[in-house]
Amino acid sequence: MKLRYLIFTLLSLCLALTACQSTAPAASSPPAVVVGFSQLGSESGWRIGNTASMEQAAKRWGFGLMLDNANQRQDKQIAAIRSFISYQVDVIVFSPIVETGWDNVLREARQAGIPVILTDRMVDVADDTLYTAYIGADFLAEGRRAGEFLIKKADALGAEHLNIVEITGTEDSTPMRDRQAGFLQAIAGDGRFTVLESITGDFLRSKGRECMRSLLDKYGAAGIDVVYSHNDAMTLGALDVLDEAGIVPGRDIVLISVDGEQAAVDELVKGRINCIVECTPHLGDDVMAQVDALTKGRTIPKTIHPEETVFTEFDDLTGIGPRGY
Ligand code: GYE
Repeated sequence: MKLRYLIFTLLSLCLALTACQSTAPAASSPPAVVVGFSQLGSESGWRIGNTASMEQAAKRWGFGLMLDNANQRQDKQIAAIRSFISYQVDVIVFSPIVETGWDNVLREARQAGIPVILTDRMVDVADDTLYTAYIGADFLAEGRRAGEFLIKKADALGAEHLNIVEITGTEDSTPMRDRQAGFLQAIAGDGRFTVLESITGDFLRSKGRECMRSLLDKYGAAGIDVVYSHNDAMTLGALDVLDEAGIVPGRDIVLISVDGEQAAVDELVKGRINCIVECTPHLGDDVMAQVDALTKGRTIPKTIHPEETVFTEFDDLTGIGPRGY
C-alpha cells in the first residue's frame, strides 16, 4: 500500500507539473482505488462537461483519479495509457479520439492485468476482449433521431425536395461514423432528400465556421435547405457565419445539431436551431459505478448507454432545465 501511495502521489504531482490535472485527494489518505483516465481533449462544451463529470464522480466515489488531457492527439493518449500501466493503476478509462490504432497498447494493458473501460467513444480492434466495457452514447440512434426529425420537418413544410449539407465530427471517430450512418439510414429511400456534401469540422466551433463559409461559397444560400451538424460547437460556428451573411437560421435554413449544450439549447428556444439530438456528457457516475464493481471482482456489462432524448421546435421547450454544460 505504501508503494502504491507513493507512486500515486508522485504521478499526481508529475501530471500536475506537466499541465495535466489531477483530482488526487490530499496526501494524508491514500485512495483504495486509483483510476487512470485519458481524456481526448477540450474541443467542445460537451467535452469540458464530460471532464468535470468524471472528476466529480471520482471524488464522490472516493477514488483517486489520474487525469491526462491529450489535447486531440492519439499519440499522447497512448503515452498516457502507458504511464498508467507503469504506475499500476487499478482501472484504465479512456475516451479514444479515433477508433483505430489501439491494439498494441490495449494488449500491453492486458499483459499488465489492468482492465480497460472505454468511455464516450469506441475502438475498432481485432479482439474485443481487449477492453472490458464501453460506457457511452448510442451514436447510431442519435443519427437516426436527427433523420427522423428531418422527415417530420419536411412533412410540416410540405417540401418536395431538400438539399442537405453535413458538417461532420472528427474523421474515424465513433460519433462521426455513427451519427452519419444513423442519419442516412433514417432518410434512406425518401426521395425528397439529397445530401450535397459532407465536410469535416472536427467537432470545433472554429472549423464549423470555416465549413459553413465554404459551403455557402460553393452552393449559395438558396442551394442549401438543411445543415446537419454533428455537434453544437460546430453549429454555433455555422450560426456566426449565417448571421454575418444575413441568412435567418432556423427559417431560411433548417439546422439540426447534436449534444444539447446550454448555448445551443438557448438558440433552439429562440428558433435559430430547429432540432438538437441530446448527447449527455454526464457519464462519470456510470463509469465510476462500473470501476467500483470491477475492483470488487464483479462482472460488468459489455455495453452501457445512457438515456438520451431529442429537443425540437415541435416540442414544448419551456421545461428544459439547466443543461450544466
Ligand atoms: O458530441 C462533441 C465532442 O464524443 C460524444 O465529442 C462526443 C462528441 C460530442 O467533441 O461535442
